[in-house]
Amino acid sequence: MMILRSSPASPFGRKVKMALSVLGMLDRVDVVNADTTSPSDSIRAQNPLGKIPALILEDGTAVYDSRVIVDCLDGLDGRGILVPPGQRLLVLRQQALADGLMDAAILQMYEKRFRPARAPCAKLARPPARQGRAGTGVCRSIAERAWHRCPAHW
Ligand SMILES: N[C@@H](CCC(=O)N[C@@H](CS)C(=O)NCC(=O)O)C(=O)O
Repeated sequence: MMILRSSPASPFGRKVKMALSVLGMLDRVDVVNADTTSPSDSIRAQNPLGKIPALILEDGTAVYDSRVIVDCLDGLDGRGILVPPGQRLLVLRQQALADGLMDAAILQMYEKRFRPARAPCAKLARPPARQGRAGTGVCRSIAERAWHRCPAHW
């Protein structure tokens, strides 16, 4: 059995859970919640970055981050469903865009949750514009290209 270190609120964790679902691999993974704010949580030993998700393979190898996990799962599955060989660049670019959108949203959430009393710095004010551009990019990409016609899309 593999172990997925994640948490219910993590968008990157959900991405991996969706990948597992699409590949029909949910029953091969135990999800173990991680508390990234706790210094005693073993996630820091599994991923030096202290971030979730991390996938612990059956031989104990820890795989991170979510892009690498998705690629790893696709390789284990072997059918090329998530990252079809002929569309690799397009799909990975799409993933980078969606990941960037989530990064920007998470940054905003952390700013509110962990630094409520201070005015955000100029750099942290950039995510909304980035999210807007990224959202537009995702929509354009979906409208223009064929990745969503892969058999396992939702
Ligand atoms: N690039 C990483 C991003 C992962 C990430 O930002 N995870 C957040 C939760 S959704 C996290 O672990 N944050 C804790 C921290 O930054 O200390 C991935 O794709 O897995």
